[in-house]
Amino acid sequence: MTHPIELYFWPTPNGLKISIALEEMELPYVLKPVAIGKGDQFKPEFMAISPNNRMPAIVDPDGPGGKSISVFESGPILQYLARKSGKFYPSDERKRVEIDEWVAWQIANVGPMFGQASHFRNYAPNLVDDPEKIAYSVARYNNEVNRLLGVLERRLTGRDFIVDEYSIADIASYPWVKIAQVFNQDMSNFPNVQAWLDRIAGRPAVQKGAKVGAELRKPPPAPGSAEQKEAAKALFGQTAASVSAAIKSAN
Ligand SMILES: N[C@@H](CCC(=O)N[C@@H](CS)C(=O)NCC(=O)O)C(=O)O
Repeated sequence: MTHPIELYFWPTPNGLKISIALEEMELPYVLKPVAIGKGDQFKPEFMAISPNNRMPAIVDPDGPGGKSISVFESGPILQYLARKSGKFYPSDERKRVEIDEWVAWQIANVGPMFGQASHFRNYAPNLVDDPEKIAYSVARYNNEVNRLLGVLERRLTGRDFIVDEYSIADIASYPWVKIAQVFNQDMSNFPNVQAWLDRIAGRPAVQKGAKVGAELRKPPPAPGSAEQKEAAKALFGQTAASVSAAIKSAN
């Protein structure tokens, strides 16, 4: 009997990469919500599988040798699931190296830069008294989003997908690139990227995976509300000491 994969998840672009992959690969899974605005990422059972206090993470009860395995970091999770299912990650070494490059490009560039752009656009205005103080940061990360769209635009010239055929490289980038307009990007400057987004959005498994956890998603809490303060405390200004304290109090 196969056991479902446990997906530790919150519906952000990093979480949605994995729900989309699991739907695409037709691997059974159960959702384990990690409410990151409430501090679930510091709970001992989660920290045991994800020591960086970030979701997504998975536990596969039917791992190698029939024993349970946990994986954190979305890149290695995608690579593990693709090897397990034998889908979207060809075994040809040259193709696999290219896919690895573009998965790493996503997790080292698109995720962090789009993530910072989102922070300075959506959250920083509620955290600092003077909006002028964040103008430089907003511009810096919006420029990075723009530069990265340019990288993808060039890569997709003459290609339908990042590495020729649809692969985990596309799944990794899709949920972030899809929201690029939010960061003042004019997608008409990136026609290859827009066509690629439309191509991927047409896939039934992507539509299903992108809706996972929609019931958990709420509009951002009102500035100054108790909920917003709780989320800001859990998510922002993290230091080694504050994370140690959060882990202790979640114990
Ligand atoms: N490099 C990680 C990034 C994951 C990440 O940043 N997750 C965020 C949500 S999108 C998180 O769990 N944040 C919790 C926190 O900041 O404490 C990956 O690709 O899996």
